[in-house]
Amino acid sequence: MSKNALVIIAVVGVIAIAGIWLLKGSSKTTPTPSYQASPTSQESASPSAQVSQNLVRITSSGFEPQTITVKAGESVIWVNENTVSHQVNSVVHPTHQVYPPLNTVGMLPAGESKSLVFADKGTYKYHDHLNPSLTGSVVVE
Ligand SMILES: [Cu+2]
Repeated sequence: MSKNALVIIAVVGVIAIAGIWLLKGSSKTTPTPSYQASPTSQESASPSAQVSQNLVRITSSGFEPQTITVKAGESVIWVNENTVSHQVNSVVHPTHQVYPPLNTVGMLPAGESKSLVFADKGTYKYHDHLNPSLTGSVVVE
């Protein structure tokens, strides 16, 4: 009787240990790091994809695209990809009074970026105050 009890305990013990190892093994294999990393990288990729939608690049040749069309409530981000500073200001040079919020974008040193939310429909013209011949406009629909 005591022998049988020992056998039962031993069998139960082996099953329990095997079960624990199986659980440990499965929990180790299921959440592969690559699977966990991909949702977070997708999450960080989607906002940047949204940003790149309304992205105005500033190069030595000016604003690209020169006219960008966005929906009301969206933001436009200006990225200075040039090696010198550019300064985004509202028309009309040099007083910049037509749409003052554009002046909050202002000075962009090389490599810097800044965004502005456009809440209301309209056409907003701006220029590079440091190179006033470089112009652009934001059309908000
Ligand atoms: Cu100006």
